Amino acid sequence: MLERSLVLLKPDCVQRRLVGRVISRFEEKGLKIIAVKLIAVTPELARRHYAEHVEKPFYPGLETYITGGPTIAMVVEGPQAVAVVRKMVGATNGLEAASGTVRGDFSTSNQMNLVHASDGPESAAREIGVFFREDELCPYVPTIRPWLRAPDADA
Ligand code: 3AN
Repeated sequence: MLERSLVLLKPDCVQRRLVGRVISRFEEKGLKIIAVKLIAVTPELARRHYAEHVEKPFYPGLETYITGGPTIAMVVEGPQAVAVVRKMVGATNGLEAASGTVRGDFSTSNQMNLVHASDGPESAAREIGVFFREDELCPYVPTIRPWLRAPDADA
């Protein structure tokens, strides 16, 4: 099933110059980036994106962190993209995330865990709407498609 996930390369990822390496992982897996932009997340945008966390004790620190530098927002598309991307990103806490995942390989923090990835198709749709207008998405069929998956699999 073809899905979309909102992926944020958060300010620590940008500041640590890990953007290229993280994006490469998604490209190498065969996922498609169908939208991307560099943005300064405002407190208002942070509250919309992290609506479920606004009341949590760690939220003020989370807002300071996500508004503390540029973030790259992307829409990643592929078969079962939500679960696939979450698996590639790893557990929330970098200290617990498995080796081979982005957080497991590059983060030792619960908060500064480099990447956000949607946790379900419904939250993906909501979060993509927070960061992108519909006309900013650029879906396409990659010319390498015949070498990525069998003909009867999802595009
Ligand atoms: P995930 O990003 O793995 O889906 P969430 O949605 O539970 O994790 O948390 C959203 C973000 O809030 C995390 N990516 C992390 O930056 C931050 N966060 C989560 N839990 C904590 C915590 N206990 N202390 C500080 N920051 C946290």
